[in-house]
Parts: sequence; structure tokens; C-alpha cells
Amino acid sequence: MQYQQQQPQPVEDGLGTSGGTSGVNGHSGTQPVNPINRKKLASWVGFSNLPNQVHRRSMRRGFNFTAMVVGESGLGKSTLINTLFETKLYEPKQIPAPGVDRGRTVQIESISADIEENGVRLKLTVVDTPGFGDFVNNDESWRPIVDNIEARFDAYLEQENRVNRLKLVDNRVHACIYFIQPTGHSLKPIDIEFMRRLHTKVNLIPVIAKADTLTEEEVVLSKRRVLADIAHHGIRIFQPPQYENEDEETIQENEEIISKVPFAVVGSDNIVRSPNGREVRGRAYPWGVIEVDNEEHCDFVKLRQMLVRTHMEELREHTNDILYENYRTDKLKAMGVSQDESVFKETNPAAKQAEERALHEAKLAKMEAEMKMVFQQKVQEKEQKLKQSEEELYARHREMKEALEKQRLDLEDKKRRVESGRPLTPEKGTKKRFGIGK
Ligand SMILES: Nc1nc2c(ncn2[C@@H]2O[C@H](COP(=O)(O)OP(=O)(O)O)[C@@H](O)[C@H]2O)c(=O)[nH]1
Ligand SMILES: [Mg+2]
Repeated sequence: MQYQQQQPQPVEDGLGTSGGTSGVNGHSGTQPVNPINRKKLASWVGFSNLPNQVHRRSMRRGFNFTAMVVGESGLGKSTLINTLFETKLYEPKQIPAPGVDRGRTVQIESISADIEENGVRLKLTVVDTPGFGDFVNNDESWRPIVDNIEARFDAYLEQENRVNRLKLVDNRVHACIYFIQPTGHSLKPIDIEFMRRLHTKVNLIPVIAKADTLTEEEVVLSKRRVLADIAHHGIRIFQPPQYENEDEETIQENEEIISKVPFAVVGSDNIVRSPNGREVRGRAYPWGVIEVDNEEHCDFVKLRQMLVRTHMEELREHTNDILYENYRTDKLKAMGVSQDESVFKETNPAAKQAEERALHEAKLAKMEAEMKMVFQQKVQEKEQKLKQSEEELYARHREMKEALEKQRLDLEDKKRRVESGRPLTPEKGTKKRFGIGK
């Protein structure tokens, strides 16, 4: 199943070493004719045997699957599990006598069985939740179930954190079959509450229980209402994934399964005789026989097909890759462990180059601005200095001019006195005044 989805990508390296997919995994018939030069191997290399190797390893290890059933008492959970795996996992139930204490909370019981079919071993664990919805106050009915699912995640996480992780035991719940009462009406508050609390932790598979108690029209109407309710409350139920590169038959099979959700099921441990004399698993009524394995009568076959024959691996994968992974991330985050996402950032060479160039340009611009500023500052300082010395020069020039003028006046004065015959006695303070500006 798995390897079928992994369509090998053609390699265009022209080295002639790989890229030849035709005939390897049966996809040759769907290969489009294109210019890619598909290399044919000259001899048999042997990697087409990989699926067989994986197959052999899985066979040796066996498979492990855990399913949980939830729903009110008497909706046929135990019967359906027995019908699904054709084993009497559950013995006929001992109904407690009136007045006997039935407990006050939802219990969690798990039963395991090793079953084998054509040499394939499956360790099947069924987790039953007796008491769900059976009390006067069912507000917290979902809680023990969430706790149980989380405890199973925790146990797995604890194993992953061990030094030796070789023998991981996977007890996580891979599917949760939720039984809806066959009332013909929409979901009850307890159904909605349960699904809202659980849909991020487990693959929810809603089923309409005891579909034989509804008429055909009631089943159709019931399904429509349930789906509308689920969509309205934003509840995610398990959706069989669809892959483009699958063959017609698988795609059609998938679509048929999807079209039956929520499965209207009938369970029975008993063999009854049908009107035409065949021995069938079913329920006999005065007016006829309901056959469990007849697709005209109910969706049991489609449910089993999805759970066991076609989607068991998808359920396990989705549990591990999405549900458990989210739980684990939240848990580690809450413990303060964080991940440096930048480490995992995809690098695009062109984008990285552009980013580096922008950084470099910004750096250059900054340097240029700084240089300009320093230059301007220097120029300003120089101008200031020049201006100052100019002023000083002017001042000096003026002083000298004044001093010379004074000297000239004195000399003229002296000359006049000499000419008029007056004695040359310097006036008081002349000398002092004469000295100013020297
Ligand atoms: N009409 C009808 N009765 C069923 C169906 N499945 C189980 N029952 C009966 O419902 C009763 C309760 O079944 P059981 O499997 O013990 O229910 P549980 O409490 O949900 O596990 C038994 O008498 C079954 O025979 C069904 O699909 N249709
Ligand atoms: Mg039961």
C-alpha cells in the first residue's frame, strides 16, 4: 500500500545510473510519453525487490493495531468488535443485577488478542469504555478517555526519550469508533462534546449504531444530519486520504468508503439462515434477516474494509505523524523545550544572494553617510578657523593703521612746532598715548 504512493521521480542527470522506473513497480502503464530520457538498466540490479524486503520485515515483526470503542451501553460496541475481527474478543456480557454498584465513572478496559490470517500476525488491542454516557451527569464523561489517550502518548514519548529506542512498543490508539444512537435525529450534546475534545488526539470514526432499527430513509437522513453537525462544530473526523497516482480501482474503492461515512452498522455474532437457505452472519427478525456482510443491508463491510483492509496503515501513520507529533510538540513546548526553526529554514540560493546584496548595500550607504558627515564637520571647522584668523588679521591691520595715523599726526605736530620755533617738549601723556596699539 505504502510504496504504491511513492511514485519515483524521474532523474535527468544523464548519467545513466538511475531514473529507470518502468517495470519496477508496475507504474509503467501510466507513464506519459515525454521528452525525459528514461534509462533502461542493462541488467537486473535488484532494488525492485525492496517492497518484498519491507514485506518480509513486517511479516517477521507482525502488526500492532489499537482501536477504541466509545458510546453508550447497549449500542453494540462489543458485538461490532467481535463481528469485525471474527473472534469472540468479548464474551456475552454479564448484566449487573439491579441495585448492584456499577461504579460512578467511565472505566477503561483493554483486551488484546493475537490474530493470524494467511501467515500475517496482527496484535489487536481493543479499548472499551464502559459507562460512557450512562450516568445522570455525563458532563465529564470524555475526561477519562482523553486521559487514557494522552497516557498512551506519554508512554510512547517516554520510550522515545530512552537511550535504547530499539524496541518501541506502540500502544497508542490508532482509531476511535464512536457509536451514535440510532435516533434519526442529529447529534446529542454529549456526542458533540466528546468529538470536540477528542478530534485532535485520535482518528475519529463515527458510526450510526444498530442501523437495522432505522428505515432506509431514516439512515440517509440521519447521516446527513450527523455530517452537518460535525461540519458545523468544526470537528475533524478521519478522512481516507486520496492520492492522485493511484489506480482507478483504488480511487473508486476510496470514494465508495468516503461516501458511506458515517457508517450505518449492524453487528452480530450469530449465524442465521437467510430466506434462500444460505448461512449468514446476521440478525433474524420475524419479517426477515439482516445480513451483516451484505452491502445492501448496512455499511459494515465498508467500515471493515477501511479499518482492516485498506486504511489500517493510514490510520497508524496519521496517528504517528500528525496526532502524536502535535501532542509531543505541545508537551515539549510546555516543558520549555523549544526548537530553533531557522535551522530548518529552506534556503533558496537566489533569495539568499539578494538578501546578502541588500545587507551589503545598506552597509556601504551607512559608511558613505558617515564619511560625508566627518568631511562636512572638518570643512566647517576649517572655515571657522579661517574666518577667525581673517578677523584677527583685520583687527591687526586696523590697529596698525591707527597707530601709523597717530604717528603721522604727532610728527606733523612736531614739524609745525619746529617751524614755529617752539621748544620740543612732549606733552603729558603723549608717550603713553603713542604707545597704544603697539
Ligand atoms: N438490533 C441490533 N442489536 C444489536 C446490534 N449489535 C448488538 N446488538 C444487541 O445489543 C445488545 C448490546 O450489545 P453489546 O455489544 O453488548 O453493546 P455494548 O454495551 O455497546 O458493548 C446485545 O443484546 C446485542 O445483541 C445491532 O447492530 N442491531
Ligand atoms: Mg460492551
